[in-house]
Amino acid sequence: MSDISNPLDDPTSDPFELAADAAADIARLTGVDRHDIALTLGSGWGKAADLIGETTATIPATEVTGFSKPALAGHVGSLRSILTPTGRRVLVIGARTHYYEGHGVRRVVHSVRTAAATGARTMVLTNGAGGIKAGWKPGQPVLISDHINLTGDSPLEGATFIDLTDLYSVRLRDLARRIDPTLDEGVYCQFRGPQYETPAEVRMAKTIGGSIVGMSTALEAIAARQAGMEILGFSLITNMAAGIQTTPLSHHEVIEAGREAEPVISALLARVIGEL
Ligand code: 8IG
Repeated sequence: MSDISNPLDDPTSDPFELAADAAADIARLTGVDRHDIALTLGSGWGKAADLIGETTATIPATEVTGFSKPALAGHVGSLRSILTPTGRRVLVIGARTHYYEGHGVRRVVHSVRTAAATGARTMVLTNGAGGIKAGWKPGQPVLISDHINLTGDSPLEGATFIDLTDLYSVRLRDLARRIDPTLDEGVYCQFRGPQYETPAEVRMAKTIGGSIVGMSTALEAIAARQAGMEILGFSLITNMAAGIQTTPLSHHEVIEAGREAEPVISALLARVIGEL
């Protein structure tokens, strides 16, 4: 599984030095020295980049230290630098590495650490996910209020004790709700994947306080907090979780729900970014 050409896989390497190298690559390739905001686009959120502002540079992720090609078709392997109408620089990460790819958590959080090294103080994390909460419908965006990390892993190495109270910024959630007062919120449970949950696992997630199930974001949010960033998280509910919906889950269904919701949630996200 391991890609020996990725320097993050060398156990003697320093992931923060490699993030600084990656940020230098981004500055050189985009011509933008510092970014203010970073945005990771998950399934269904891809169109948002076009609405945020003027794309001043698009670079293949493979040109940037430590980034690897995405495992899935439909996940775009590029980085974009966008200039908003208010003059802010947004780094759009269309190249998330998922934990289930098996490259280890350093590779999963490298984009977040790189974003921090470019100067970004705000990290906006988006994903497609399964919904547990009664009344939610596929195609609905929700705010992430907190998470439960069920991967059994962490991006933190050694005795690095980091406070996660208010991990998903109350200030930024309030800001998002001023733009769309109908936004509900929920606790995101990150499962390892890549298989979807069993109905029993979804009942467990619900019992322990979860309302969203997914395969990303929690590990990234921890790394973003370690880097001192303010975090905003959005899930697009593309399907109700296994056992909540009675029909089997399919990747195709998830992509379809994302495609249908894309214009609406992209406009919402662009408005939120405009207010950050
Ligand atoms: I899209 O139902 C999407 N991603 N774990 N469960 C998990 N991840 C998901 C799901 C889901 N839907």
